[in-house]
Amino acid sequence: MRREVDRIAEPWGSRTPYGRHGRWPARQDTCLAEGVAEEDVERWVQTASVLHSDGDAMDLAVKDGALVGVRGRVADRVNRGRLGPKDAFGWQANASADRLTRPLVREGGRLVPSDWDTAMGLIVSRSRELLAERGPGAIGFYTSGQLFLEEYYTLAVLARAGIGTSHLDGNTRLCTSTAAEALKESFGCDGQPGSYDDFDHADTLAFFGHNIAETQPVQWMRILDRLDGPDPPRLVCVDPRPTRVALRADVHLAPRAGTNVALLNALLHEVVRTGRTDPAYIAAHTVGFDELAEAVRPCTPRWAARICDVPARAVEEAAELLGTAERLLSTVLQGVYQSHQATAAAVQVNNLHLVRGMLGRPGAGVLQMNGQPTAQNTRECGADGDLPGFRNWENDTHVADLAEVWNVEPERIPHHAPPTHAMQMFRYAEQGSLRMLWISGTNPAVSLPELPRIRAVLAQDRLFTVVQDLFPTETALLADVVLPAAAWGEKTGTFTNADRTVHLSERAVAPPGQARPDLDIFLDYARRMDFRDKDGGPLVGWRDAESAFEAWKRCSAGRPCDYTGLSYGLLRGGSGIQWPCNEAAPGGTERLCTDGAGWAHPDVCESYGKDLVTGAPVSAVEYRSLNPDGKAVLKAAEYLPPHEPPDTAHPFQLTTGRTLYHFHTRTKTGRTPQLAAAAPDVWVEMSAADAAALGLDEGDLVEVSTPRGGLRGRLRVTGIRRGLVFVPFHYGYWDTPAGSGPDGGAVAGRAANEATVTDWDPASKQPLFKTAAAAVALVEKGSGRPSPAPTNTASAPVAAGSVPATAGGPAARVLETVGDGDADGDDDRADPPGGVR
Ligand SMILES: Nc1nc2c(c(=O)[nH]1)N[C@H]1C(S)=C(S)[C@@H](COP(=O)(O)OP(=O)(O)OC[C@H]3O[C@@H](n4cnc5c(=O)[nH]c(N)nc54)[C@H](O)[C@@H]3O)O[C@H]1N2
Ligand SMILES: Nc1nc2c(c(=O)[nH]1)N[C@H]1C(S)=C(S)[C@@H](COP(=O)(O)OP(=O)(O)OC[C@H]3O[C@@H](n4cnc5c(=O)[nH]c(N)nc54)[C@H](O)[C@@H]3O)O[C@H]1N2
Ligand SMILES: [Mo]
Repeated sequence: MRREVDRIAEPWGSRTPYGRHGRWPARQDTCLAEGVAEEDVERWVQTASVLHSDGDAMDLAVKDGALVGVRGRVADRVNRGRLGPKDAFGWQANASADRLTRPLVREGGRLVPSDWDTAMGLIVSRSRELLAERGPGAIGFYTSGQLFLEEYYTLAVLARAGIGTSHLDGNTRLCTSTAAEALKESFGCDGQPGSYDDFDHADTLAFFGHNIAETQPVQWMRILDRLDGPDPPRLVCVDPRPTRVALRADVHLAPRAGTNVALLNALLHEVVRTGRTDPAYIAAHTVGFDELAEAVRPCTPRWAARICDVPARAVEEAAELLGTAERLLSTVLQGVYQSHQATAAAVQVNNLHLVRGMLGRPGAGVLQMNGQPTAQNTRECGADGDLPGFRNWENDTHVADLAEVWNVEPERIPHHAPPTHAMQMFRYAEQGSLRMLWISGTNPAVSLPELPRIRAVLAQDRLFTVVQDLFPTETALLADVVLPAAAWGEKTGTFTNADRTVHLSERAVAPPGQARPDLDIFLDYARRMDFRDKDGGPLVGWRDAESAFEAWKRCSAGRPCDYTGLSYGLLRGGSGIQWPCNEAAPGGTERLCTDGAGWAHPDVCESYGKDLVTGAPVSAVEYRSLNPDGKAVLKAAEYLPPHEPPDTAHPFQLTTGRTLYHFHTRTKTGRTPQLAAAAPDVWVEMSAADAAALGLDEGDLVEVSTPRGGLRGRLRVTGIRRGLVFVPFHYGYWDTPAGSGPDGGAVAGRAANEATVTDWDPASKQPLFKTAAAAVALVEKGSGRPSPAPTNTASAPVAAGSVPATAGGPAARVLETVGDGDADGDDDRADPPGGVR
């Protein structure tokens, strides 16, 4: 069956229902540029999506040396051929006229076009000067969750063993440092326990602060297909907004923002009280149950109901579903990770699974989700606050082992203190101890909290800032040197999604102008800096993506994220493969934690853990006595109220997040016509009751302000919980008339982060983007002009029909092909005839 669908109006497309334990049927989605037919395509080049962490596998269509479309890869385990709206249209941004094509350097206060020799020469001479005058602590690197594995690994080696700085972190700090920390706290080590195939087997799905319908739309298609099939799963949703997930949930809890720990403690209380624990599993695989049971004893549903402002009865109903599930799959994302008590709450979800023995079996698992497409690689390669291969920086044996892989003395690798987290790096830059900051693949002038402060830090004369990006972003405009990077589709490398599936992404077209792959830029820097190992050989001995991958394989050998069984050859054609993949598991590994926690033993664990409430580290000695046999750790946490409660001046809670059609600071989706049109400008969501109390209507221009700053947007009246205001964080200033942001004075603030607070979770150091106190005031009545928010998402207006429905029209057509191959829909179209495979 073939059907053309408006992928903006129908983001999740046609249903292919299937039953529990069945195989998710294939559906191939194809989107080609206007006027291009399938037979015109010269080559199909294999890749996966870089606009979320789902890892949707796809082929890029190439004609006359240009990208002309995409199609989903049917053979892939992740998406079975499907594409979400960003997957279908986002590739067009690569060809934008305003791509960076030449290095830029600051001269007389202005960025002027330059060449690679000049730009790299400046960076190298400043690096040398700072090393000589101030030492390695003056240099920092702030990278991404959107580069490739090979690039992170190279960066980690050159920063940690070349420069010898501990100031290397990713924007994954803002994204999934809590996922990593929660896994370390419970299981001793990072590494996703669950698998997407668990969606096929679960009888109960629970979503904690995860708007999966919009942020991983292809897995939501899978869930919708199960909901339409025999023996559908029961859904629990914890989210203060009326997401599509909430609308389909059997129990929807819409708690006050920042109260996740209270709610989870009450759910645990109920599971323990009703005797729905698994004592045999607890005894065999965990430590700490008595302390946990004691800690949640006073946390009754009625207690939580007062704190969270949800009905006690609804908490009991949710606990009933979670407690009676035979196969429970939970997902956790930013409603937990960026909210108050992030790690403490994420760990309670792990606890729920541990006390119920819901781990490591088909359908029974936890997905402590990732957000960015390659965040997993930032973490495993040590381009964030960890050592490569999930090694423990506090364990001298692990450091020595890494030193051997790199052929350097262990003292070369800084490990006297924890690797510096991103928020701390910006603090050091503010204070002046950090003098050079190299930013790659991230746009902190829009994405970090409290933007007036961040702009001031980046604009300092004494800070030498390098920005490596595809576009002249808000951050690039503040840099001293701007390096033009090749984009996905213009370079080769691998990356790993949220369920440990590794995909190969091949170069399909040439980068524009002088733009170069990030890997080439890092290799060039390492060469010019002449970094050496202890025998005088080059520290970075590889020269291209595949040889970098081979080097990484050696670093990953014997570690939880073991890649030794993978190769570019193996990843070409067919499906992505889940790590660990090695001699013992040549086809990859579906689930971790199949026999309790595998990497929690004191000798092998990545971390000894922290106190969840204060962040105080647990010592190696304490950990050894608490957990001598390396079981999973049940760690309790008491609820504490959010740091910035509403008051009379700032009576609302402000939360921020995403919409289906945009990715982050819109550098790509804002340059994609179909996506830009679906959500063209910032808006502010508020409940009908609050709007009525303030005399506000749909479309009114309002100002949201906090003690840090403010922004303006048009009001959308939705079913969001009372007292909460939501603003999407996608809208910065690159496409405003002034182009330079509120400091330029020409436009009022529109970035959500003008208003957010500089504060972070004590354990994961992830900044808080989901809780702040704010005031809302009318600027100008809308006089019938609706808010630019989409209508078919969590932003749907309460008064349906009052606003034109979101649709994309003919330009947004995607072809869906279902089941005209063999009976199970498993046709072989993923293997493109004559294409690069
Ligand atoms: N369309 C789209 N998809 C994306 C991205 C994108 O930019 N656009 N980005 C990718 C990335 S990097 C990430 S990290 C993920 C993020 O994916 P998600 O975490 O799903 O997205 P968010 O919108 O940040 O937050 C999810 C939900 O948290 C809820 N929430 C807010 N405060 C609280 C709270 O205190 N408690 C609870 N329980 N819920 C709360 C919000 O109402 C919101 O619906 O998405 C990835 N996918
Ligand atoms: N208020 C608020 N703030 C938030 C969040 C929130 O929910 N609310 N979410 C946070 C989260 S989870 C995240 S992940 C961050 C995201 O924040 P950012 O990382 O700042 O957002 P992006 O727009 O994805 O920026 C990525 C940059 O890398 C560039 N880029 C893309 N591909 C490549 C490449 O291959 N090479 C190079 N060199 N550059 C490339 C893009 O053009 C873009 O400028 O925002 C965080 N900030
Ligand atoms: Mo993220």
